[in-house]
Amino acid sequence: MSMFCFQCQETAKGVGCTINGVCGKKKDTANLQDLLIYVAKGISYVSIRGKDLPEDIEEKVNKFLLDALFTTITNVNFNSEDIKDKIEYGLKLKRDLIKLGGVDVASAPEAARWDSDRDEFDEKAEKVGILNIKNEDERSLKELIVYGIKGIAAYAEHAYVLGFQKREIFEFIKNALSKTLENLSVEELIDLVFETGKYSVEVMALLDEANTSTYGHPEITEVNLGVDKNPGILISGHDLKDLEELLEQSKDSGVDIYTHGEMLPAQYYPAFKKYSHFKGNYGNAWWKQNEEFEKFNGPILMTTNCLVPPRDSYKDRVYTTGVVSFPGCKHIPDRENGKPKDFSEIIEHAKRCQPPQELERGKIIGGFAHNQVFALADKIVDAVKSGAIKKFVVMAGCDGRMKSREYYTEFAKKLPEDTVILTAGCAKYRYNKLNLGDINGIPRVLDAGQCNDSYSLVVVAMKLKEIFNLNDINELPIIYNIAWYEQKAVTVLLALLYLGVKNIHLGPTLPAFLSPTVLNFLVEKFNVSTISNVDDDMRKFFG
Ligand code: SF4
Ligand code: SF3
Repeated sequence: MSMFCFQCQETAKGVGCTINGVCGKKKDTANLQDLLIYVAKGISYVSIRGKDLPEDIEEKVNKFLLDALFTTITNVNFNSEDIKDKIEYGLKLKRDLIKLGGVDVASAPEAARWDSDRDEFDEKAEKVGILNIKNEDERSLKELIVYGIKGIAAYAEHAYVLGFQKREIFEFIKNALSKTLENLSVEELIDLVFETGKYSVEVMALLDEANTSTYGHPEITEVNLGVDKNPGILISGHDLKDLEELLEQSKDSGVDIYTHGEMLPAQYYPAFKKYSHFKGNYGNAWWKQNEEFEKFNGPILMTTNCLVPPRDSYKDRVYTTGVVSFPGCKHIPDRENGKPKDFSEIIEHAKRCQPPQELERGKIIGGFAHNQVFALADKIVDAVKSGAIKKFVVMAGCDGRMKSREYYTEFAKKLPEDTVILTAGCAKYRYNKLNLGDINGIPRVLDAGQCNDSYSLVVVAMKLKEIFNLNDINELPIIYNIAWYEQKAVTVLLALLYLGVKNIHLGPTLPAFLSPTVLNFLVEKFNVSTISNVDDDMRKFFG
């Protein structure tokens, strides 16, 4: 076996990618990502055992951990050389930590002691994969924790660039990563899974605060799906700070800006509405990008996941930034000394391109994060009390390319007309253009935003529990039918479990990294299950 990765929903045969990734990740890159995680664990181990570190070093460690973890999320970074740079940097940082902290690593786990030159990385990378953990339950729980932490790191990074951070979140990341190097009992690991859930909630709350205090509260917005006559730049991924700087730098250039995939919810923030060249959303979820990027004609900026290996026909128009990297694609460097990123090259590139080819026309509506939903609370409560709304169905999460995901479109179409879908994340593209109508003026699809805005759905659920004077969140008329794909969805799932949400349906398949024992635990404690077919599930949910 030359690699082993089972972190996402599309893993080969529902078991694990062993030759190359279904996502397009090559085996060398996959192994180097394992090595980067190994280095992150070693750094965590060392950093919590040494003397207190100077603030600037602490900051470097925190930043490195966010970067390393985010880099290994599915569809973020396909560039072996870039990952080697990060490993090299991490090893240097570890050396400094050992010295500065006075840490004795003689009897430490190998990940804390390991040091090497770049030309040995490939060889080492083949030896540090997760199959080294022989016990499948230990492997399953440790990976569940690490994947949750990857999502936490991604959300913490988005908050960090907006100037928001929490010491406890960094402490947790380091402690938890370090613990994965120890021999822990199943009970101890389960406790750590719940702690991961706790910090998943914390980080989503932090990011919510960062986003809303920087850009305002999302509000009801009609988003244009058509195109204009100017050349455009398509921006995708989750990073709102990148969007802000791109909008500002391109405002008088004659180039229009369109969102793609998970950037769609940026349209709901008041701060971006002042830009008249911010035209609308182009296309659908990430996995359709081969076809849609081709037709866009202009350059594309990938700020985070999900990047699909680009076709040669448009590869020269794909720019990466932040943690995203793909061999041969131009990379826009990070901010330095508090200055914005420099997007002049991509703006100049756009000026030489044809305007985007129209994919569709019309509008969709979104912007139902917690603040906006609270503004509509009376209306919603009345509709529930009068029986006009019988149930809410949380259909948040990720989209993906598997045919089995057509289930979600069918499911949305067949839902009784007195149900409202609550969504967040790119899962919404399976049904957000269906025109499902409204109930007393409340749209039947309420989109809160990106996957991290699943937090908004939790806040709304908590509020409804309070309004209806219930003891338990599970007494609410809410069905959870969540679609997952990558590791941020694991973070969202752990957050929901931590909050005590039961009866979650997870699809289109259950994670391959859940061993039978771990799955059994989740079934017994939380009644987690997967989906079946639409008709059977309709009967199950609605009788
Ligand atoms: Fe396979 Fe998913 Fe890992 Fe890619 S991220 S190698 S598709 S399991
Ligand atoms: Fe989608 Fe990749 Fe997860 Fe943020 S863009 S939800 S899959």
